[in-house]
Amino acid sequence: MNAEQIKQAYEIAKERYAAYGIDTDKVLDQLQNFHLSMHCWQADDVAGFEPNAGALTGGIQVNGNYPGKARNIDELRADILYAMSLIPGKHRLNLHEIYGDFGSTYVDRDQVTPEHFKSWIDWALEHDIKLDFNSTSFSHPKSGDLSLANPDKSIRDFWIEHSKRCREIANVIGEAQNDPCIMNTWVHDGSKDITVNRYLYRELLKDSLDQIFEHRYDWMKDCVESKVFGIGLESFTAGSNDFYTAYAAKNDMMITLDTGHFHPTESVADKVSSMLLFVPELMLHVSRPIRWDSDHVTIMDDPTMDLFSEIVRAGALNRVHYGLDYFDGTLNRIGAYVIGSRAAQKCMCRALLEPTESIRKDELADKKFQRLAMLEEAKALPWNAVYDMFCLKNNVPVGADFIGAVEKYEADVTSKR
Ligand code: RNT
Ligand code: ZN
Repeated sequence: MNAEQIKQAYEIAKERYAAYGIDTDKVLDQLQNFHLSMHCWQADDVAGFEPNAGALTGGIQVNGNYPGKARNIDELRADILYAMSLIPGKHRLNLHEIYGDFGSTYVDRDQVTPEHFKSWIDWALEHDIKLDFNSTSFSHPKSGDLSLANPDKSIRDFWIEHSKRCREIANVIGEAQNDPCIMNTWVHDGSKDITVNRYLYRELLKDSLDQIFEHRYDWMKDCVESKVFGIGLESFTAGSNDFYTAYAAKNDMMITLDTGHFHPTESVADKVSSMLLFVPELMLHVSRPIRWDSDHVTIMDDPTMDLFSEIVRAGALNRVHYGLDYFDGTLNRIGAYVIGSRAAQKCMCRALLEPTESIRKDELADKKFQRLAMLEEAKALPWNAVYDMFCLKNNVPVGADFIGAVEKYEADVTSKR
């Protein structure tokens, strides 16, 4: 499609939406202000830059050996920038502690300092990218099955120290970028088989978290992420959904909803309105679970659509931070970034274009047929013309044109690694 056709299609869409009271120009502005937090770890299969990096542990797994993954900090940065150049709008980058600029020196997790993230801060400022952050409890000799909930005080203290340092780093990042850095705490702590110590582990986890979050910072915001189970930790997860929901509500903290961390038939979308009544904000890890937390590339599927619709319907657009969290090593990794990011944007685009007000009126008037009919009709309204226009306005490839751009980068760059 050429620019003229995209504009024509947009004008027609604009009229159709106007008939339902929706202003598509306003939706374009809202999309412009919709910032994803792109996870840095799709680029290199969650390896990071610790010089002695070993296997990925902590109940998570990457499959696939597609050639060309980023092998060092420069390659990862180049890949992220290229992916960003194919995604309309301005997006954040979500770092994990193991992606520090450690050079060839091994810095243990309880020794990490803001200094190790200085080059990231400079790079991000140079490219006008805001950063978010995560502590890393996996892939380390002290990870084991239990970190913050470990009955061994010395192990617990090690991870408490790590987490405190990560919060300090996040605060330094936030201050440098003049915008709070969102720091996520996820630990894998659990048990493969039946345990008789659930209470003890959760009591220890709570105590460790209380120590970690003792100090309040101005330039970072904390969020806590639950999980249903990890691989090799199937029988028990210390940081379950109930545990963290209660913890966050009690401490007025943010909750991270990873869409892969719930029972397959549980609706993550339905959690939004419940949780936002008790916690200030939400962080998302938008993923795609296939039977388990398989971290497939995000697509425009019903669960993601429902989740974004619920956020918009709750009027909570600005109370949510939109992180992505998937890692698939079986396909072009840059392409994976672009597909997942654009899918999230398309879901948001459609959610923003819903004629919610009139459907609400129907619902309140007990017009059940009309409500369902409009929800069905809304699916087929020309939302894609609005998204295409958004791409055009942002000077990024429209529609499938990004496929060729990803292929070109593969031919020129990643295939030569
Ligand atoms: C793991 C959690 C966690 C990680 C990242 C790498 O199940 O989803 O968020 O995926 O921190
Ligand atoms: Zn996650």
